[in-house]
Amino acid sequence: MTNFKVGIIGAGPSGLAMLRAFEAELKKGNAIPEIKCYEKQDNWGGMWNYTWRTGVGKYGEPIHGSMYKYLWSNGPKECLEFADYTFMDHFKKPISSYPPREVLFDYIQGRIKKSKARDYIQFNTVARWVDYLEDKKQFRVIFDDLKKNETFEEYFDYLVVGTGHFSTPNMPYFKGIDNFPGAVMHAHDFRGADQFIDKDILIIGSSYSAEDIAVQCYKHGSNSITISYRSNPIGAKWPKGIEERPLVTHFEDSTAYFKDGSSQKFDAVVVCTGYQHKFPFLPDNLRLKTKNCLYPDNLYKGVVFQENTQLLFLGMQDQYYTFNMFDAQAWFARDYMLGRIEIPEAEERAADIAHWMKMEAETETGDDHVDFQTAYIKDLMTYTDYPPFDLDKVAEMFKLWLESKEENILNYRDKVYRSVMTDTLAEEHHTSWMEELDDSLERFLDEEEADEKELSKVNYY
Ligand code: FAD
Ligand code: NA7
Repeated sequence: MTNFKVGIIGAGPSGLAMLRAFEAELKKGNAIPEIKCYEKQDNWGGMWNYTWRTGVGKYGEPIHGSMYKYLWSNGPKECLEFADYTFMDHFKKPISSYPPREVLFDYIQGRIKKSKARDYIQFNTVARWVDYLEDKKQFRVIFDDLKKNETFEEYFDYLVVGTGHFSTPNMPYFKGIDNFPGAVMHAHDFRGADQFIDKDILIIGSSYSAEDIAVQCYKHGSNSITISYRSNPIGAKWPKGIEERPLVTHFEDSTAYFKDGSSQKFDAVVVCTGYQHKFPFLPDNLRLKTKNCLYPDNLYKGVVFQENTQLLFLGMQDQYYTFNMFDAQAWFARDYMLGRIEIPEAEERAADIAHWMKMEAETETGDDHVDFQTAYIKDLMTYTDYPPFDLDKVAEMFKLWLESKEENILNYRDKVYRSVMTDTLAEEHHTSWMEELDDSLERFLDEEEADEKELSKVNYY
């Protein structure tokens, strides 16, 4: 049955995966439902659509973007590669394993530009509120067209939420921070390390943002970087100039005091304490309530909302896998909406969710997390015709990536990996990551520089 209507909120990689899944169906000559996607920014790409802005945008909406200048992929591109549009399809030549943001944005767009996906998207449009109408068995969604400053409503049989979850800061309070004289910002508002050259920086948190922002500040010339952890240190072999300390207890003017009794003066504080899953457009009974984890509660197969199975969420997990996981979810969502996948009754769904959550609770190491997410994607892919690929090999790459960061946090991005989609070995980038201060697409693809690279330095897995 295809005479129904699907609403998609967000045109980031998850929302775009949903459009792509339906487009793939069209290409096979099959009918698809009426689909419409709404994106609050003026372009697609979600996080990858960089903005220099912080705070609110030109229409007064909270800025979605958390990415910054000089951001390079923090995992090998071979681990996120689309199975139906490879890096070779896009760039026509091998490129290195850790591209900068603009290059990955170009890759995401390459796939979607080949389709009519843009026709389905209404930009500058924010979802404000959702009601489920029991009598109609439909969602009523209220949107604001930001450009026209007009409110309107639409009705959908299925609603797909792909609004991301790395946008609304989790911002704890530390006693005395109110009087800290320098800059205090959450990672969400960090737009590049330039302003911290020669400065002493305090970073709070010990996960991906803390690690990358610390290394960015080091690379771009901060005087010193101190990372303050709550539970566990990152534990990399830090170079002189970066150190880890237990959690800040309080501040007195520009001095931070730590749990181990030490203290130091700082010029700026970057709070890297993660993000909240925030859905201001969803009422309580439709809202996904979770912390950042690999298997959020109340999502059957990580996608279908337990309390209302016409409501689907994409990309709500913590992410080792990204683009190809969103695809696996979108293909599942599509086939479910098309009636090809029958889902069990509530009790059985709850048991399935509980099973996965228990498995996640039993994970301990980074390698365990990788294995868990690999198993999750494998399970999803058994339901659909998303092109199969060797997930065990991708898991191996993730583990080598974790190991390489432990070995050398400054040069892990110089390593190259082999695509499981095309068997192509990545090219070594013409300049080592620590020396490379230009993250533009032009510079990245610069053939002359590439030809001059010293082959003897190739360092691959
Ligand atoms: P998003 O990319 O966040 O997109 C969500 C979209 O929904 C946005 O366009 C937003 O404007 C829109 N939206 C939100 N609310 C509304 C609303 N109410 N109405 C309409 N539209 C709305 N992943 C990697 O694979 N490699 C990396 O190196 C990497 N680095 C990262 C670095 C940072 C700093 C961050 C924050 C994330 C990083 N990620 C990385 C993860 C990244 O989030 C995913 O790659 C991907 O962007 C998630 O896609 P998404 O579509 O689920 O969410
Ligand atoms: P994460 O991965 O969710 O990590 C959040 C970090 O913040 C983690 O180290 C937490 O420590 C720490 N945290 C959370 N609350 C506090 C408080 N109150 N005090 C001190 N420390 C705290 O978020 P990231 O921003 O690093 O990464 C998210 C995405 O952005 C990721 O996909 C990247 O690719 C980019 P804990 O271990 O819980 O004690």
